[in-house]
Amino acid sequence: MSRAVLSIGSNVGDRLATLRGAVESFRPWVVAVSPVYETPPWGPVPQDPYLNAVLVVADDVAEPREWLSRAHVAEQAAGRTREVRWGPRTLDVDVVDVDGVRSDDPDLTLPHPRAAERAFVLVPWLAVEPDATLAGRPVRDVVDDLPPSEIADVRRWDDELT
Ligand code: PH2
Ligand code: MG
Ligand code: MG
Repeated sequence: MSRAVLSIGSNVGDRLATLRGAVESFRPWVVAVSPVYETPPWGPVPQDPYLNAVLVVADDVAEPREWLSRAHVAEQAAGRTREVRWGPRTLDVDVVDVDGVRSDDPDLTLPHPRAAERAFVLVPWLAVEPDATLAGRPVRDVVDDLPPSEIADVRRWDDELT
């Protein structure tokens, strides 16, 4: 059994519909779906706010890379094109963690190398998995190390994905 934590995000088009489509793409494997949050754009590119959420998924797949290829399938289904790094996107699906595995494979570094800096990943993740760990550390401790304003800026959205 392989269990993965996925971060999903959208800031182009009908963001909520896109995230719901992403949940449908993973439907056979979904274990938990976090609430939706509106989050300020992270990174160097000025752009519109995102809607973000986290999915926990599980399957008998042998390889973490299978989750990455399923992420790409979901992104393609949402009409995603490859664009500017950290720029706006219809749908982004990032593999955050797979069974606590550590890997420096450049195509799928695990856990996600920037997850610890991203309140838009950690806050939704904690909402569905309060005892989660990231690289062996409790996620709640990782969140406590972020600037409080970044946590406050991750705002719970009323609509749900399921
Ligand atoms: N994704 C990015 C770049 N910046 N900012 C937020 N808040 N949420 C995202 O999902 C996000 C981002 C590109 O993957
Ligand atoms: Mg991303
Ligand atoms: Mg991505």
